[in-house]
Amino acid sequence: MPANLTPEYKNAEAAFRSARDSKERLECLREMLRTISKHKGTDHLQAAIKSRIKELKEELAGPKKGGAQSGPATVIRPEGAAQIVLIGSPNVGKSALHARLTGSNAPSAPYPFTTQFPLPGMLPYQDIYFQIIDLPPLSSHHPIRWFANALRPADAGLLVVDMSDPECVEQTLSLQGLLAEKRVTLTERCMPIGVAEPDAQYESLHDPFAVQLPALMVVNKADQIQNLAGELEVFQEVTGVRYPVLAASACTAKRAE
Ligand SMILES: Nc1nc2c(ncn2[C@@H]2O[C@H](COP(=O)(O)OP(=O)(O)OP(=O)(O)O)[C@@H](O)[C@H]2O)c(=O)[nH]1
Ligand SMILES: [Mg+2]
Repeated sequence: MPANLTPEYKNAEAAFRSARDSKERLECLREMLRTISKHKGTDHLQAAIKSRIKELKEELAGPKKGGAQSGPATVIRPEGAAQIVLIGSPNVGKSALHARLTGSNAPSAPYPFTTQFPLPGMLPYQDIYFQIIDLPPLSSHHPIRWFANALRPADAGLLVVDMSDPECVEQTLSLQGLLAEKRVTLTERCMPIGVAEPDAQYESLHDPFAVQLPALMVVNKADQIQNLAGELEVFQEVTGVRYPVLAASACTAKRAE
């Protein structure tokens, strides 16, 4: 049965997607629950919203024993023409690229798990600015509860891969699995920014807690790869990854002025 979601519900859901913190997200979820059409076709969605409300209420109530729950923001409010997130396994050079592209002082180091929290920066291009967000790595060794929420306001993703690392195929397959667990899909399909999915598709595929981001793959550390075209062909063959590809080097490239 179609969900027949009302414009009020869709507005509440759009606000949820760009909400910056847990408190704001909780308010949006309550508004989603208030405005959703109540019938059999939305039973599943209503249950999912209620369960998110419960989770967030528990999170906001804080840990059972003492200890304040504050820290750096995990969701960055979008600014500029589009928000673009850097996604990748540990140590692939996300922060080095961020520093090059935006002039940020994102800490970059020759060991994994340097980045702990999202860091915004602005990349100027002609007369517009893109907001680029550096993120912690995605890894099964160090799960991050808020990762999918951090991606929610983004318009697009850059999947950063270090093809000079012999483990890059396994890393990428594992990363895809972790993204799938978090209901995050990186897609080659690119909708113009601000253009919504057609309604029919919106309703049939509807999952407000899923995140779908158009993505480009950035093959970083290109300065360390001898036969880039050959390596890329094998990588694509084995992983099935087919995003548009850009080769880059955060070490040799000049920062965009
Ligand atoms: N040769 C070369 N080294 C690079 C390049 N980009 C980054 N590195 C090095 O790779 C290492 C990891 O870089 P980071 O920027 O910390 O990588 P990261 O993906 O942010 O790492 P995490 O925050 O741990 O996920 C550092 O020693 C960088 O100097 C590049 O394009 N070429
Ligand atoms: Mg980093």
